Amino acid sequence: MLPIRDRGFAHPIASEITPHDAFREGRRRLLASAAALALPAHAAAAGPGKRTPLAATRSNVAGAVVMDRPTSYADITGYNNFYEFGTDKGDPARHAAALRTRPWTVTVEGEVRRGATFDLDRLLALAPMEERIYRLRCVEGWSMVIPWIGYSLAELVRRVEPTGNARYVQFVTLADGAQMPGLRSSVLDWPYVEGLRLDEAMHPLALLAFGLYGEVLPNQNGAPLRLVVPWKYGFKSTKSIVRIRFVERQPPTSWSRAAPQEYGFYANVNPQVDHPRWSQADERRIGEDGLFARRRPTLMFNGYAAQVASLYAGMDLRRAF
Ligand SMILES: Nc1nc2c(c(=O)[nH]1)N[C@H]1C(S)=C(S)[C@@H](COP(=O)(O)O)O[C@H]1N2
Ligand SMILES: [Mo]
Repeated sequence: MLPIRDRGFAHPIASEITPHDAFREGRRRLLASAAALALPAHAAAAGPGKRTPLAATRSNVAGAVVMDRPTSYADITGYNNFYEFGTDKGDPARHAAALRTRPWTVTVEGEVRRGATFDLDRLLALAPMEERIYRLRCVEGWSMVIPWIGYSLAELVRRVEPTGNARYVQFVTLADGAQMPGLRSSVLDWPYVEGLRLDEAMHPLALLAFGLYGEVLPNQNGAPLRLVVPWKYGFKSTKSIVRIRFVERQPPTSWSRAAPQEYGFYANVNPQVDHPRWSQADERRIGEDGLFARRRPTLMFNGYAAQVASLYAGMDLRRAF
């Protein structure tokens, strides 16, 4: 059996990306963002409604605001991975407008004393909204810099009071075939699931995000709430969460289920451990286009080593990839 069920939908193989493909892709993206700009402002964001402001104050969590120039709104909202809406980078922007993000609830269950089903409004009011500017590094070899709005996942974790048995946290995305055309493909098992160790989930940089660029999250970026774990590859950052489960054993995750030798549970950004089919040593910053654009070196833990390296003290990160 192939490690990935449908290679046509898999993350690309680096050696297959020719300069010509890179040029074509750049041009396609240019055209796509030009098309987005030509639309009225509200049409560029998904969702039946308009772009809605979301107030926040600058975070003072250590490492929460990187100095890199943020990627453009058009790229952040037009070049996405959200396989529930299709595997092409433009599919989420095209198809996620149909996603109904209200009413919306998140059920928190498992090894917690205060499990509950939270309404979105309760989650929005749970803790002060902070703006955080994080790097996001996709395992495919590209990166962005995104001004998120949200609060530390730890705020929610503390309120539900994990029991002594809670060692991991699983995150579950909505799986509604009526709203998500990508579910017709078996590229991944649905619902999309991801997980963190409890201490990772409690790290102040692990963000529950509700917005970006001063506004409510566009649907294609994981509305109405998503996880953002900046020191891990993008695929850990579960979108459109409906369920958070505290468990004793390491939970299955969608990507490692699809291709266990390629995607591990930890998925920490690590330039020294290549994906079996392509290098992780450097990256293309989205927006820095053109054949001669320089690739940037990928940093250990995506540049967040000072904040998170201690979580992995004593672990062999080649084995726990
Ligand atoms: N539910 C769900 N969450 C997901 C994905 C997905 O396909 N489905 N893709 C992941 C991957 S591979 C990346 S790189 C990021 C992309 O986030 P962005 O599109 O908001 O930049 O979302 C992650 N979260
Ligand atoms: Mo990704």
